Amino acid sequence: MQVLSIETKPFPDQRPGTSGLRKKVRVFQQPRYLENFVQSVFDSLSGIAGQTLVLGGDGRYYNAEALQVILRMAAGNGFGRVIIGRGGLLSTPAVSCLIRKHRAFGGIVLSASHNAAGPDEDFGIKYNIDNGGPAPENLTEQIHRHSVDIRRYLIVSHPDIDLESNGLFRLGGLVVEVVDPVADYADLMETLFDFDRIRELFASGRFRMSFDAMNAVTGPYAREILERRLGAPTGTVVRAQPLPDFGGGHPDPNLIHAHQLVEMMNGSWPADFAAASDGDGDRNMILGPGFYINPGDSLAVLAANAHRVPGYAKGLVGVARSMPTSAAVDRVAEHLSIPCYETPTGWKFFGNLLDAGRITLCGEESFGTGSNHIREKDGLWAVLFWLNLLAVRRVPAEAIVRQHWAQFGRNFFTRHDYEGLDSAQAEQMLDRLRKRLAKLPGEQAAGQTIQYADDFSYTDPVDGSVATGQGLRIGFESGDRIVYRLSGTGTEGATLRVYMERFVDDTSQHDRTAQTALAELITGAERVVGIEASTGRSRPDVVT
Ligand code: VG1
Ligand code: CO
Repeated sequence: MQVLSIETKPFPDQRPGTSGLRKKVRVFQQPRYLENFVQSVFDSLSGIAGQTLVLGGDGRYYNAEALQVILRMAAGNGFGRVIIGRGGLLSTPAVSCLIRKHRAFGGIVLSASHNAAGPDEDFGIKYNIDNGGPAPENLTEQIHRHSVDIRRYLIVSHPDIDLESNGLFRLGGLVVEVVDPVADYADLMETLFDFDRIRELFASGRFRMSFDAMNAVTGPYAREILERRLGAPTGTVVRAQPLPDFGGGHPDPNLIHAHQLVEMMNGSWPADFAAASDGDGDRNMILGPGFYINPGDSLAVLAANAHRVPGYAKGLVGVARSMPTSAAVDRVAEHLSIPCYETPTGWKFFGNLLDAGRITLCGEESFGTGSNHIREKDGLWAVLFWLNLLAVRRVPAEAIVRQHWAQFGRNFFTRHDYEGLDSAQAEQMLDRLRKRLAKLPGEQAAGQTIQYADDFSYTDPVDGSVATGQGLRIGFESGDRIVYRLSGTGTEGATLRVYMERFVDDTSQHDRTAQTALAELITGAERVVGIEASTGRSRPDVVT
């Protein structure tokens, strides 16, 4: 089959962000836009001839068209085999699992995660390397360099391949293998968790769970694992059907976007346990009746209880969290006498630590938790970890968290997001603060004294690579903290994220809500940069 070399011109805006390239669907639909980016990825890799690529997406609008283009380009660029999920579906953790299991060269995930989907919404594409994890910064920078220089892309001419049933197809020299998107991932989960104990919990008839797949990719995974393999009643998984527009919602598992689940859990007939996942299946939200578990607390609880779960019974070698994530897990690490690493935002920074065997568990405040079982955060994995703990400890999730606070103290935490800001205004606001940072220590803010103020940078302890400009931190003598950073996953204007944290040891204070306990810091955070004066916004759009 003849490989066509098609002439093209560069686009200036193809720099991957926190997690791949995310743009409006309309941007991706421009002629040559997708092709340019995919070719830039392939041109950044060496030795792809005859190699295996894993390919799949979260089922969102434009996935189907993009998958066919990528298959033809994989053939044009000399890959030997593409493993693709049936229906084009693969969750982000499943892609990571398949890359590792089949020793693939890498993988491509089509997703904009929790961003809304549809013709006027978002699309995204992300490359993962042979360890199953997101491309590290040096590779994403190389992809960007190729994208601004690109002159041609390579493709073959071939009709669309039928992805609706398992099977083998030939596309010139390329073998396309359509596989069950769920089986390998579900098998991996069985090796980590005590499925017998969890099955007993569901069989007892005294435990009711609700899992909200938010009409995104986790529906088929949750149905297979929770309802088929673990025997939870049919209907445990709600909104299980992946839809191209996610049913019109934002598949973001938080208190705002998963509000149906939250209302049910705060209503008169709550389930005993509830969870939700995001568009591509890597995030998780965990709820008990009338009780929300902050992701930073969830990570700390999993770390403190890991020895009760078969896959982690030997103990943890170390843990890591992204810088804005609460330091709750740091206290557990100290208690266990294991190292705790603080990385920039985004899963790509955990990869080296996991590969080097320095950490077992890691997580982010943005509803992401994971372990060394793959190289992505993993929504259902976190849910199964919690189910395993509930099955072993036989107390409600709330009791587990409250006991944890009683032992370790509570890290009150909140994140305030201001979305769709004017990019220039938002950047100028943070630039002004950046210039003042050096003078801030010793000054007063939020009714207390500032101890340090800096722009977070990270030196990877494994390969020495440095990431700068990862968020502005203001730390107080009390240990309280405010962090400001701009999102790297949005597609419209800028999103300001303000993270606030206070540690409280006194158990009698643990019943307060985070917004009350952090009120001073919230006001202080506004005063330090003047969010309203700079952006015209008097309150955040999303509070988690
Ligand atoms: C956000 C989160 C970050 C997460 C990233 C990708 O990035 O804050 O913790 O790793 O999304 O997650 P940002 O730059 O917008 O703050 V996902 O589930 O969207 O792939
Ligand atoms: Co996601």
